[in-house]
Amino acid sequence: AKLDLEEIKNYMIDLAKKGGIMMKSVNPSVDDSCEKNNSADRVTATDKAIEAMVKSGMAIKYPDIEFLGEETFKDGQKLTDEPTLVCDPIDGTLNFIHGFPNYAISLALTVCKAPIIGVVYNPARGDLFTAIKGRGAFLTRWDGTESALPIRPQADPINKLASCLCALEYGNDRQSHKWELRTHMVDRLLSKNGGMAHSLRSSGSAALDFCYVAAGWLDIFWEGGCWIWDVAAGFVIAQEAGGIVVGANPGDWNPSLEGRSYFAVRGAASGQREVVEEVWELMGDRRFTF
Ligand code: LIP
Repeated sequence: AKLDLEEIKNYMIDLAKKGGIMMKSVNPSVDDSCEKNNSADRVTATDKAIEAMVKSGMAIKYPDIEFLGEETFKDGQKLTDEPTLVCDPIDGTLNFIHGFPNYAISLALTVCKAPIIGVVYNPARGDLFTAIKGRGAFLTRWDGTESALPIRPQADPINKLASCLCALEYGNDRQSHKWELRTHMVDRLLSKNGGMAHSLRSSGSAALDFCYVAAGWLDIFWEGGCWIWDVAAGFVIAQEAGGIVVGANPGDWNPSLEGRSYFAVRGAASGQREVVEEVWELMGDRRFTF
């Protein structure tokens, strides 16, 4: 049967708002969280409860839509071509347990492994980012005002990396080549003999980084190591706001959602591809491998 994307998006927004209420009803501390793969990779009971709520909510209304979620993911589980709801109940769990108000529930609908609906909701600030493929991206704020993204006046050109506000996340892998590549890029993006970018942000939620690129608040977000649930919703939101999403590794103009390396550039009248090439150049021979 044909999917009613508008209706599904509205239902996903309802679920995201319920998730937001669940986040706001608790005030977790670090001690309320448990370690996953290492001490900087954590989960709370709220992550699990929100995912269970979304999963059962989808099963009731859309039993034919498959489900892939961070907290119920099984090793080896793959995205299929079937319509799938991809759920990160709290993207930015570390921010959530430290009280830093930059975390979000991130929900995407994928079809043929591509995101076609994205809903990202940060309850702490009341920002709701949404998009349907081909129908634009929107930001609704805490006071109910809704605007089409990009919300910067026009899509002004992106000139050089030297005038960009950039983001990358540190992630929780602090030892492999991924860490070395990340710290290399911190130096290369910022230093005088590198890109001399305006500055670099690492605010702890890949889903929101994509949305901030969509809104034009960030110029670029370069990242390797994320999982599908961190990025699927933000991916389509950034694209629908006129941004481009490529892979973090040089030459990867058509990244797959499962590729675990992403690089988003905000909507711009010109210069997007030039900035991509400039950042890729800074990587030298280094590459993300997974
Ligand atoms: C987190 C990301 C963050 C990334 C972390 C982690 P979580 O998601 O969004 O940006 O650096 O490695 O994956 O675990 O809070 O859902």
